[in-house]
Amino acid sequence: MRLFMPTIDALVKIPPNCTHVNAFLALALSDSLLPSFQCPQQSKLKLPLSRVNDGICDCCDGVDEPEGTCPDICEEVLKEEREARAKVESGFKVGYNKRKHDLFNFKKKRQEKQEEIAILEEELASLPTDDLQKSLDRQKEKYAGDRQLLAFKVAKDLADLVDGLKEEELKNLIVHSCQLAGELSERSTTTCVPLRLAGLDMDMAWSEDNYVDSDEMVVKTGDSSTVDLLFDNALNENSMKWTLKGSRRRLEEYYEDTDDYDYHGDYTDDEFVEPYRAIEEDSEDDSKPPPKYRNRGSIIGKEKELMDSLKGMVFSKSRVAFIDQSKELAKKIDMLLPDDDDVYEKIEEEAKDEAEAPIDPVAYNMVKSTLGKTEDSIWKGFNWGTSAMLFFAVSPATLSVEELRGLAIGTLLHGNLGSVHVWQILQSILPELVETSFSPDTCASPWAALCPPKSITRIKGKTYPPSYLMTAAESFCMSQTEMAMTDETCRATKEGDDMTIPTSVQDGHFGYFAPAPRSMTDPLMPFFAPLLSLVADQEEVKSLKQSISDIEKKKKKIEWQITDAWKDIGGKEGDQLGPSGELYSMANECFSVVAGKYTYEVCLFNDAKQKDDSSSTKLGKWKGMDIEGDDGQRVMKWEGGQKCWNGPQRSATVYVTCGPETKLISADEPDTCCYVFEMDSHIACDEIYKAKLGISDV
Ligand code: MAN
Repeated sequence: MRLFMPTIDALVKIPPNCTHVNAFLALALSDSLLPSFQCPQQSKLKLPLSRVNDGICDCCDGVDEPEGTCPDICEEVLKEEREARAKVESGFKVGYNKRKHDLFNFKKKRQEKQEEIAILEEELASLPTDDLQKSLDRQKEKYAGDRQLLAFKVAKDLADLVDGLKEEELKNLIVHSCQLAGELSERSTTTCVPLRLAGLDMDMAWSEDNYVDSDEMVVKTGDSSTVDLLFDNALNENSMKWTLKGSRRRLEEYYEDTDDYDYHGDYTDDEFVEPYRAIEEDSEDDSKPPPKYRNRGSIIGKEKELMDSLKGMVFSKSRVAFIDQSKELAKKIDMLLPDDDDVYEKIEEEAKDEAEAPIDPVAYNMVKSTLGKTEDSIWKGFNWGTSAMLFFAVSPATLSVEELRGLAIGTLLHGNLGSVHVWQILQSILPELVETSFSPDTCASPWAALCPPKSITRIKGKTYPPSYLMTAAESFCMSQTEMAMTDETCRATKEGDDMTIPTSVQDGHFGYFAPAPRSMTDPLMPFFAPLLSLVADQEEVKSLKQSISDIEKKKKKIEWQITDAWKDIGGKEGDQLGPSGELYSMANECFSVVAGKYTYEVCLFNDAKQKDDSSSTKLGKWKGMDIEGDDGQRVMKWEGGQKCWNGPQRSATVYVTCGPETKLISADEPDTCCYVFEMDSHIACDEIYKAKLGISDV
């Protein structure tokens, strides 16, 4: 390894972490300022005064010592110097021409590439994405506009269904419509989807987050995101979206067996939903620790309060009764179906005594499962109803009666509800009708008290509900009175120990009738039909989207090509390949040198490494090349390498000097983990170097 003595200029550039080298620099600087003695025949040999008259012959002609002390060996010494200079000069000439050639090539390449780039840019500008996007946006807006117009028309045509209702009654109609829709729906969400879809049809959307922070839900209207949501839903019915940000579900989940609260804010509405029911049931069970909720207690508190009030409403009466009694029944069945043969024998004996048939576990399990499914759907109804209540409780009071009417009708439409549902809800929310409502404790049909349907006057001169609803209710009443309650159903409605276990479950058990979806012949159908049958032009949208995505891909490809092309020629400014592009010929090349047990490898525009037989240590990432100082010293740098034990991150610095070939000629580590290299390269054979050598002609 050649001894490396950095020049003062080079040392100034060494990173501040390399303290040893800096100490050396201070020494070198102080030396250079001392008075010196110039050997007359050797222009580069300047001696500190301490070396004059010290008995050692330094100058070739011996003039640094008293006359007669030293022989004149200038002939020989200057010959070596001349030869060395001749070598340097010839090396310079080769390097200079090589550099010139490289720069010429680079200039040519830059011109060519710039022409290529201009063509690519033209091609890019000619791609019609904007037009296609605009026409897709037009489609979206048209579809959303059509929906909103039709929703308005439906609400207008059905005005007599809701215009007799007061604000609170409208809200209750929506809450119970959500409840029924929840019982009907296959969706596993906890938010009232039909209400949200009704909102979208009226250009209204609300997100879950807002009220979490502020206790107030912000309803957005006129937001382009409602248009997007509507349009997406039109194209993709199975994965509908209805919330502005698609971030949180409505009800909180809780973690039963972990203390970790690791909510990352990335759930969507329907993920990991724990129905509210679980909260209810667990809180009744003292043996389990109380459930742990995410830290948004106020909402949980509010929801619990709202759900309790929903459960206390007349419409929920038969539902609460069903849940209570079905739980009782399930307990009884569980007692009869233990995993224990002895008990079976006992039961069989008892059955013999009473001359009854032994129990049938399959049938009882079926009963349990049917009851469970019904309970699930009732709970979903409670969740959806609560969701609507929460919406009213925390949304700002800007919902007008007009908007509530629209939302009520839209909820019926999207909830797949029909005239009889509306009639049933009205029985439970209108004070004129409510006293005679459901009575699940008797054996009479719960509808008996309501049939035949009664009408009232809400708006002067107009009977309410409107006639088509009355007709539907009348025919419902007829069918109900024909369908007498079975003995079993009747007996099942009685609470307590004498509750008989049925062998099958029919609708109407414990007074609860599961809602059926709106039929095609429902009187509301003709009103809803135009909105229900409005579809987006799938084919056209599909082909538009396809073209946009094809063009986007093409655009990206061209953009990459342009970026790559600029990179090839040193960026737009042309300054990333060294001054005048001198690194162009060797961009991405690597050079290595062996020093001690290590092989050092530096790669331009890439990493510098220190390798031995078993390992490779990164010395740094390419930082660039600067020309430092007046003598045009080229310095390449790699920084941010592997951290040195108890020291800085490794770094590498290459000092480039003119030479015919590009090669690393030395490596040193003057300070721990600061690596310094010398490189010969034609890139440094420039005009400054030429002037420094004093060469006039090449
Ligand atoms: C390794 C090598 C050396 C360096 C030490 C520092 O042995 O990278 O060059 O000086 O680590 O601990």
